[in-house]
Amino acid sequence: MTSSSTIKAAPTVMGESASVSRQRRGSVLVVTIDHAPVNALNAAVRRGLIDAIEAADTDAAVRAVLIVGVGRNFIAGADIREFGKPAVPPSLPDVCNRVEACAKPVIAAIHGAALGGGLEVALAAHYRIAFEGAKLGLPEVQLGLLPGAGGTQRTPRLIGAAAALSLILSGRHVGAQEAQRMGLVDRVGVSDDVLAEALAYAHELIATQAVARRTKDAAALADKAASTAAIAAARAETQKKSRGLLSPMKIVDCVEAAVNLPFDEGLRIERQQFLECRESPQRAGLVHAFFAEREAQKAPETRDAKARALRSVGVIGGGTMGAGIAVALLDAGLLVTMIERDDDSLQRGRAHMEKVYDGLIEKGRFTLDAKSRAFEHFNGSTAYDALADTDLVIEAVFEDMAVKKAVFAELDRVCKPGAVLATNTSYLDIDELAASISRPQDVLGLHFFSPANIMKLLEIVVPERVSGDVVATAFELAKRLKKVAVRAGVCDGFIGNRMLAVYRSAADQLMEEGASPYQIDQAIREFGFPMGPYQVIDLAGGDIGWAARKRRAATRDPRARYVRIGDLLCERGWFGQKTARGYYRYDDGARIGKPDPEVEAIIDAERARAGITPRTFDHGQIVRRYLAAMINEGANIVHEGIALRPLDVDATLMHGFGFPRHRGGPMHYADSVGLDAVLADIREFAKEDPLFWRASPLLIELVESGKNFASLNQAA
Ligand code: 3H9
Repeated sequence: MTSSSTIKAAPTVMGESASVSRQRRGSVLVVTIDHAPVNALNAAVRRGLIDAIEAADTDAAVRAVLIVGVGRNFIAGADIREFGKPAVPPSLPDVCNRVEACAKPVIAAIHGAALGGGLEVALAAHYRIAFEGAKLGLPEVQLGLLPGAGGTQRTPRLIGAAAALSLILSGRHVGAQEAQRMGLVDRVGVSDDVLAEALAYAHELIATQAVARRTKDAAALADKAASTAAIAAARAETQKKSRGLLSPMKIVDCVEAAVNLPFDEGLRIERQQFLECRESPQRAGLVHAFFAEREAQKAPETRDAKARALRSVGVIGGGTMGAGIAVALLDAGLLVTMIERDDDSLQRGRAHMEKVYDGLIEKGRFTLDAKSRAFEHFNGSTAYDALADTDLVIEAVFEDMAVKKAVFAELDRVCKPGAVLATNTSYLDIDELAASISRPQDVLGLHFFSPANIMKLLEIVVPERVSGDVVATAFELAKRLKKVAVRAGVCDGFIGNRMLAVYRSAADQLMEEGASPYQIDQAIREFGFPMGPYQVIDLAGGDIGWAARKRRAATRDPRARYVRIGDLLCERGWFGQKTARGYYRYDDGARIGKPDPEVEAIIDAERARAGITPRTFDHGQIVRRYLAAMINEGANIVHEGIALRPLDVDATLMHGFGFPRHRGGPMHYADSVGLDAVLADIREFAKEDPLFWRASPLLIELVESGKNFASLNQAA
């Protein structure tokens, strides 16, 4: 049995719903769920399941019921697309209760995903067999929800409070073996033929006169003291880890109800808490995030195109970025050849990679053994000819057009026809680069974010002349690297860095006008970003932005406001953590900075020089300006077609820039506060600085037509 095992559809008989069919196999009623793509529990499936159980209970010839899913999964959970729409009966809790109440043993045969409501259906069944490759879990927390079909009540009764809390609060998936060890399933199936082995299990249960054994009566909560201690520990940890999130604490409350209250009362509490979560903006944000990252993978260029073969990848340049990319590629099982200009540089490149692996080993996320195995697929060379057979090459050399053109000329010379040639540039004109060689159709941008082996975002930058199968290959690579790919058009900074430049300017202006960098950071953290903008600058190194500002100085609009504070710190050599000083002080190697009165004095002096009388801002005002700048630039980026849809902007900011997922990205957030309110803010700010706060034509158009960004996601 492998993870790719599938179950074929059963023939549909009159009277059944199209998505749930019933078939008698001896004395077993096989109930087959067939609702592509992942057997989500929509209204028709829920109805079909109840009808099937009713049928089993009234048919004397049926002695057991077997529930299976068609295709690659058992059931992926509730149908997420139904949230936010009027509820259609029967509810999933009613379905689970009806399954559990069945007088005849009900067996769930789990292959592929049994997630959320899918696992809840399995838990309501009386026996469970899981096959290799199965993924069991209660990931509702990741959607701002809690298991709302009895999951918070049945799981602890079956596997104990501590294990249930860990499963539900993390949302993690467990495989068949682990599920059996935890007591979540009774048996692990070993055969490739899921249906045959599950049927044999059902017949075995009939032969041994197994009863309808109900999870609500299971006894894993018998040790009250242990359960109470688990609740207290989970509550303390959740308070620390899940600040600002609604559903995690409600999960703890529900499991506590399971420990202390009768089953039916616990179910009532769970329902009430579930409905509160379902109606919350956090659920809307997280569900939007789920669909946005999937939709972002669908670029128009790939619709009729097939990815080219992809086994070996060349990386040009062994700096921090090149080394991180090489590690990411090795992790995905690809063969990697790194090119550097001389042996010393090659050694340094390899040393960078070793450092990345050693960091992972130190954190317990990698082993020495795995590291040496990874290097078996690595090869370094100082000659471009080593790339003659390579399927794809990623250039990660110095950000300079002349340097990159020289690299591409070499690639044009040595690479085989059909090799994909990618640049990791952050802002250079890829159309120009592509036009400089004889095969522009093979050239595109693969913009990784540092550290490249960790950060989820990959911007796939699509120049004008690239062919569809090259774009498809880039998306295929992203999939293998387990990255969230977003299609971007060519412009300075693409989607993410272009927005970053603008909202950082907004933060700098706030700072010059009276807010301290520490207050700005705090306000932005309270909004949900893991770090504020000045902490990020200190972590990445202030010198990077400084170099970019110097580069842009010649082309900057002379009328545009320019805040010099960052430059003044850099002139002193205060680049952040690596120099122990930046916006914060990092005394004695501290990783968390302390506010620096000298920085505040520099800011004060700069305000005086610019003739600014400092004002006070509260955190709400800071967030509004920061977000308005971000949203406005996001709208420009969509308007210009650099991002295909607002959701591509959302996916970029969430996966590359720490935008809080439960707020769904800046464009979704803008919809949630109302585009008219955002536009009113921008117009208000424009009274002081009309050049910076120029409302995006798209934002104005949407407000005037009474539409929102979501309408553009649907239309695309
Ligand atoms: C819940 O169950 C609440 C209950 O406790 C209580 C209720 C009262 N619904 O990911 P993929 C779509 S909350 C609707 O690319 P994979 C997905 O959008 C739910 N649609 O495939 C995509 O559509 P498209 C708890 C869904 O093989 C297509 O299926 N469950 C759902 O890489 C393929 O998806 C979860 O959170 C859904 N539930 O991964 C599980 N799930 O083709 C969420 C998927 O139009 N799902 N779609 O782009 C997953 O984790 C993965 O989809 C799964 C398959 C592992 C199942």
